[in-house]
Amino acid sequence: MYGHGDLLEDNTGLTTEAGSPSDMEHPDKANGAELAERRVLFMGLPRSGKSSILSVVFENMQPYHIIGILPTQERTVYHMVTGIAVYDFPGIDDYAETLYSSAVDPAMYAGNTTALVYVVDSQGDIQGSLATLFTIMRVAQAVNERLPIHIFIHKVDGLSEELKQDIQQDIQQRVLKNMGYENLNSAFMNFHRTTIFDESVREALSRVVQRLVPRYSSLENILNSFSTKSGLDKVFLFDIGTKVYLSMDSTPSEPQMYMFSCQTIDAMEDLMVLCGRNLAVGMDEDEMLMQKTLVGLDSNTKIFIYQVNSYLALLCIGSAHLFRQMSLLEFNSSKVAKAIREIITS
Ligand SMILES: Nc1nc2c(ncn2[C@@H]2O[C@H](COP(=O)(O)OP(=O)(O)OP(=O)(O)O)[C@@H](O)[C@H]2O)c(=O)[nH]1
Ligand SMILES: [Mg+2]
Repeated sequence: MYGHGDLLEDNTGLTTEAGSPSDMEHPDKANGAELAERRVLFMGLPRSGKSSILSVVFENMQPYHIIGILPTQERTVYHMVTGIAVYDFPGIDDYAETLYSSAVDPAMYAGNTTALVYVVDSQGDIQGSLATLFTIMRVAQAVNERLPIHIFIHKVDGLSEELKQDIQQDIQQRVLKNMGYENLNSAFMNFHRTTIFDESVREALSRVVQRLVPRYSSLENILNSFSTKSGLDKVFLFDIGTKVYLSMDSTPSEPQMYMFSCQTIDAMEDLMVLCGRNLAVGMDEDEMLMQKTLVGLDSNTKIFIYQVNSYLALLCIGSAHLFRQMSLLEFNSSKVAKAIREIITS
């Protein structure tokens, strides 16, 4: 067990990066030093699936209702907790031929607190998609060489495991080889396989936004300390509304953990609605009013959810025997939740 002081020690001496939501609608300020806005850019060929991914995550749209989605005509922004803006761009076939209008010019947006998500339709024109990607990378890296670039190898539903792996390997090799030829920096490249038909889009987006969360390293330190000292297998800090995690402890996570966590949050929300209470919105930030739930995953493992504020929750996975001492875990969770609230509002 640990005390309040132990945790808060981790948080001292860390600076908060600047950033103001009011800057969000002025991408043309992106090259200016004054703009430290956190943003995720979704780019890719038309019909690659950008808007579908964002509708599933931010609007809770059911994947089967997405079929008739219209092409995006102009840049659309979704706002996440902790001031991160996610931009959905209209798909453009050939960026090289487009005289970059301010609406789509990657250079305009590629600031220090930006991540680029490039969506590749794994069942579409991969070659054409990668050609466009290289153009975008050249332009964006000329502005920010350390820009994190996340390739979503999308629409992998309906493909065999073997084919998915082959496609990913092929794309990865082509991208890295070409970056080598062009002398582009490949140190910040990430590849994710996604489909709107499971939790992979949320998990991939979680990995994208983690590094953009203000003071992410202190959040991770807190969760590491909490997990170790409480003997937990895994701890996530979830944005309840989107089920995107903003941080997690650094122990390796098993593939199923995230999926079970999402299902548990869904089940918890359903239960809250049944009980006439709402988990996600309108909660008083007084700790006493925070919701707590313990759910058995199987006979050996349990998931404990502890609400941090009206939009964030700690999700702890551990062996069933740990949860016999609930008062201890609740006490530790309350201290961690308080530390997180202080970090996020400071
Ligand atoms: N099979 C499959 N189809 C998908 C998936 N995601 C999106 N789609 C389909 O892909 C089509 C295009 O999706 P959009 O989300 O409009 O693509 P976009 O990249 O936003 O397109 P633009 O706005 O024109 O640039 C739609 O018919 C979706 O139903 C997926 O994971 N799997
Ligand atoms: Mg779109």
